[in-house]
Amino acid sequence: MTIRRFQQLAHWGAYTAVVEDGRLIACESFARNPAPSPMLGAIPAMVYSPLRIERPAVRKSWLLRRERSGRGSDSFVEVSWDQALTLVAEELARVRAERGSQGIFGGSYGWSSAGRFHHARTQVRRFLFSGGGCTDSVGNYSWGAAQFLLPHVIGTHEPVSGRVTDWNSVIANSRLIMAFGGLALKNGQVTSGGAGAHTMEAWLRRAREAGIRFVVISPNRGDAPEFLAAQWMALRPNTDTALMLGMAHTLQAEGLHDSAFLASHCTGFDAFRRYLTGTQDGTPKSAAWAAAICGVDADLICALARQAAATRTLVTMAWALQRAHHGEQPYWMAIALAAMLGQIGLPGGGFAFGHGSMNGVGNPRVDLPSPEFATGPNPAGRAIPVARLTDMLENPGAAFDFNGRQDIYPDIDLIYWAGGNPFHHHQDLNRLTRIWHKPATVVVHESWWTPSARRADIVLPATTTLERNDIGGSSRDRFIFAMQRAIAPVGESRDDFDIFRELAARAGHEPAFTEGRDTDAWLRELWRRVSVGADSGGVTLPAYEEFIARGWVELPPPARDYVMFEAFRADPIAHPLRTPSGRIELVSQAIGGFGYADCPAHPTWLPPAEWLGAAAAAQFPLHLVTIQPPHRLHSQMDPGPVSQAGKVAGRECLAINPGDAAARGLSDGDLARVFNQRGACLAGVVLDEALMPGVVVMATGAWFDPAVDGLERGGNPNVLSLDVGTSSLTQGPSALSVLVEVEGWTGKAMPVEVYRAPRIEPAGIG
Ligand SMILES: Nc1nc2c(c(=O)[nH]1)N[C@H]1C(S)=C(S)[C@@H](COP(=O)(O)OP(=O)(O)OC[C@H]3O[C@@H](n4cnc5c(=O)[nH]c(N)nc54)[C@H](O)[C@@H]3O)O[C@H]1N2
Ligand SMILES: Nc1nc2c(c(=O)[nH]1)N[C@H]1C(S)=C(S)[C@@H](COP(=O)(O)OP(=O)(O)OC[C@H]3O[C@@H](n4cnc5c(=O)[nH]c(N)nc54)[C@H](O)[C@@H]3O)O[C@H]1N2
Ligand SMILES: [Mo]
Repeated sequence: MTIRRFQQLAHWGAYTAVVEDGRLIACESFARNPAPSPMLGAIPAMVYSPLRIERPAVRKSWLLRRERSGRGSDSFVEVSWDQALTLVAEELARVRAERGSQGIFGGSYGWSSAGRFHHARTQVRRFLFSGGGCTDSVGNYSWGAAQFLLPHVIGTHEPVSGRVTDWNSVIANSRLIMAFGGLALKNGQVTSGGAGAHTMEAWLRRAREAGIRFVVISPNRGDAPEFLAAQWMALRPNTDTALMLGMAHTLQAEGLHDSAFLASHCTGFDAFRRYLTGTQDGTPKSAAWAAAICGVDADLICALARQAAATRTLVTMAWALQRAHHGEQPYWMAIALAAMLGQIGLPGGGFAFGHGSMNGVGNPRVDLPSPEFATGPNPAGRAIPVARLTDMLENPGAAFDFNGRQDIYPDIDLIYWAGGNPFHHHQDLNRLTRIWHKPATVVVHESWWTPSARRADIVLPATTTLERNDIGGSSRDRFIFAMQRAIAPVGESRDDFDIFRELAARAGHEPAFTEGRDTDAWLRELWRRVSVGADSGGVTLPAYEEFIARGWVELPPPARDYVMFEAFRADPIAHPLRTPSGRIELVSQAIGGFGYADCPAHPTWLPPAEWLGAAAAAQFPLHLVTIQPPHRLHSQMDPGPVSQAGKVAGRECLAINPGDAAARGLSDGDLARVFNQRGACLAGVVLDEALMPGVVVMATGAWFDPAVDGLERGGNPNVLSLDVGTSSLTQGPSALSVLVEVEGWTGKAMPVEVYRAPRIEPAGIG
């Protein structure tokens, strides 16, 4: 018996792969991690799961007759790698010839692996770009609305994509942290690109020990860890903009706003004030007005405004708030509120986003690039906002608005997906299902028979990170990892890069795709680039061989605290923002000039299409909040032991307030049907008194498992969610604006079937 140990990395943490006689037996957390995620425990079972895709497979009726229908219900036929690659190459060539490159959708959204070279989404886009291009996607589901709003308002989207004022500055200076959407520790298990150290809880504890007062504004008290002793303000989902307007109204009515800062660093306060006071539309946005919308007492709103003005206050907001219809507004309004408080650019003051959304937000880190593999340019020059996937498939040739431009949806005939699971992540999955038969061909690279792999025509088995060498790391974490191949590829699976290299060779664009490098040469090259970047920041990294042998490096701490907009605050003339005015735009002429009714020129209370104040609430009286799952990363490893241990009645949980449950005759552990006009799913009831009445919570990511009649059996809430853009400006996903009703399930038990592999026939057919 030989035991060997290898450095490895997942988005949920770095670990040592323990391998006995060539077989992974355990994942031990990285020794320097103070708070490892239990999710590591899912990996060994999943790597050898019967759900692994072992060989290339083609959907039977597509193979025999090129039939488009049957995606999701047909059986598969295993084929040789040569036959599979021939089919893919022929289809790519056919679509390029018939429709041009834009007929291929390669937007392929998803998290893929923490390893940055074998990052599948990067690989597939690079492959398609080097072969003539494709229709790509821009933005993301995480903070898509913020990404395209913030540059208009503050000249950059760095507060969501990069750094915010760091924890050292906050702990030393903030006295009050107002956390919209809370600071749920479950989210701190994850960082894009992985984490050597899970630091979220430690920072929060230190902040509490430093005497910082926390106010958590959320429909769920559970979003505030107990040790924070936070004041909980329960508000109706999607009404934060109204609450903040009420605070802003109080500030200006009582003269507590910082007129000097608004005059020197902002533009548009006078016009915004006309909206606030009601001079513009006859409705003062007073605390009483806000209270009627958001459900928080007017007195509490006024008191919070006064407390915020009286001390050093940080306004931080979860990313979830902008993943809702009109999700631009709470973000813009948070900036307006912080501007009125006048503390932007001061240590521990101003606004920030995401402290409760992901591990590493606010981590002090030297400003050096993390490893990254580039896609290169897309010669097709076409892209859609990522969450407009179904719209695009449904409406070829139709115009859509996006960030001041109009564009036309292309006509897609081939979908190529690697590194994501759209049949988990997209909204209104029944709508996506209805149009999914439209393209002639769907190609998916996956390691497991996910719902999306099952809905493909050609499925190519991809290795997992354990089966290949890579380099991983996150710009929010101070470690960089060498990921060491620990086991042989499972089945006949291949690295995405090798699959694409072979396809590129067959189509004659291998040199452009590989630039003459194999995997090893690329890893050396990525390390060289990281080292050059580090060098220019005064950090010397070890030689490649030393890095690989050691398994990781730790970056030194930054020399000083990072305070967002410090230089701009100190001298707005010498260090203007990259906005048209060089200042914080409380009114944006650019946005106003676009003339969008759903995103006017200044922060505005715009009721979402679905919320507790909507007419539809008479029929569907519960607001469904779909959170990030506590026991997994999105849909990854859902069939594994850690995620499964969190299921109730064999499916995803529905958390509901005891009063709302009693009114429906529901008890803990019951099987319930959650439904609205778009769909229905089964879920296991969990009574939760930390939830405000009228609000129910489900985690995303249960593998999509519709029965023939459409009832989703596993508890995937995206059969319920609303698939519209947040606004014409950003077209982000509106996943968090959803009304539903819940009832006890009296039908038959309906086992979840998606945790068994689809029917697979051996090679030889066709
Ligand atoms: N209702 C609702 N929906 C949401 C959200 C919400 O809040 N509410 N949140 C949204 C957000 S923020 C996000 S980021 C998305 C997440 O959506 P996704 O990123 O699509 O979710 P994942 O489950 O992480 O999917 C990644 C897939 O890549 C596969 N994969 C991993 N490594 C490799 C590899 O090396 N090669 C290949 N070929 N495949 C690999 C995994 O097996 C997995 O199936 O969901 C969004 N959807
Ligand atoms: N364990 C785990 N952690 C993760 C992930 C995962 O899959 N698993 N995914 C990661 C990814 S890709 C992302 S983008 C981030 C996302 O980070 P977020 O989007 O911030 O995470 P969520 O859990 O969706 O939402 C955070 C909280 O916002 C609250 N909330 C929802 N709607 C409203 C509202 O209208 N107003 C207020 N005030 N509060 C509201 C909810 O109660 C919820 O608990 O999470 C990351 N962290
Ligand atoms: Mo995300």
